[in-house]
Amino acid sequence: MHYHCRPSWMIKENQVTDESLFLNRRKVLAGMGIGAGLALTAGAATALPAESSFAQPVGLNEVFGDAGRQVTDESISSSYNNFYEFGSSKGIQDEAQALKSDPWTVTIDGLVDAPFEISVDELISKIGVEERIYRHRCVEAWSMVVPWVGFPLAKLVEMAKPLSGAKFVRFQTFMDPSVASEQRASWYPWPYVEGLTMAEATNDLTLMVVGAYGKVLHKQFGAPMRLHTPWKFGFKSIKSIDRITFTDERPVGFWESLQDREYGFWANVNPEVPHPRWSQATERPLSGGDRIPTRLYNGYGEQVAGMYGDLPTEVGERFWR
Ligand SMILES: Nc1nc2c(c(=O)[nH]1)N[C@H]1C(S)=C(S)[C@@H](COP(=O)(O)O)O[C@H]1N2
Ligand SMILES: [Mo]
Repeated sequence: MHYHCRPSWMIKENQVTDESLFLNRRKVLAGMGIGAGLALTAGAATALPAESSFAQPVGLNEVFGDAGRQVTDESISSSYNNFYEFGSSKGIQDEAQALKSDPWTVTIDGLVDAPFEISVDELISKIGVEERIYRHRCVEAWSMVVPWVGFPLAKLVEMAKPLSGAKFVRFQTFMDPSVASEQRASWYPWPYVEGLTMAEATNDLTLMVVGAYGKVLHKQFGAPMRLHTPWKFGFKSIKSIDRITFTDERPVGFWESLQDREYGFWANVNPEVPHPRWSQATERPLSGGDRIPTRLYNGYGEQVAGMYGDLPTEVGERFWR
């Protein structure tokens, strides 16, 4: 499939020399049923950054439902972010624009048949993308619903040809202190790392995200490629991944290495296991309104509970350490 990944703000129509790119972009706009002028005006009016679309309309995969809740407005979810590389406040969207997310290459290595590098564009064109509406629950007890665009991580795992000794997948975020100001702060264990078991990585729900709201991923969402594991607390959903390593050792995540009593490896959402400093029983939807009850596995037990049957059953164990 064709994939148009260059943010439209980089393409002044009069600067476009590449014919195929130009045609491709026109097709995108035509497919969306809007004219270029209108699209650009709409982008400016909502003050959202980097509007660019997938060349083909992205179909919703209805198997994963509609989240049962109102989708969080893009203007809200894209201006309330956790991306500590760019600062510890929620308002890092301007700082995150410094990220150079195109082109972007990911290294696949560790316990695999043969290590390789692949661009995000190539992954997208080889695997294809779909839309999935997922709930997201941050460990800080706010939540949102986002229509992500991505592909099953299982497809990438298949492509990587892991060896039988591979038990975990370790993900790593880019490291570039010249772009990400907080990476100059030595008290944090940069780069950001997260990990999943092989079963988790190949679960149907586990999504490699390359877009949201029908568009190529905004930088503050973790462009050009981030993970989404909707049954786990948000910190597992690592952003701007540039290395994926298959390993026989359980990876130690960024937050886990800072404070393992609060941010454990499993991090499965459970309203009955409080964070050491606050309750996890309810959550605050970013879209406003009253707090709502938090659900076991964030409501995705049907898809994921089977993976945890033989873990320690003591309350807390399977959710934290
Ligand atoms: N590299 C990186 N990935 C990250 C984070 C981060 O600070 N750096 N924050 C995590 C946390 S705590 C959450 S809740 C989600 C937030 O995703 P969002 O900003 O798209 O809502 O990203 C996760 N992935
Ligand atoms: Mo989070």
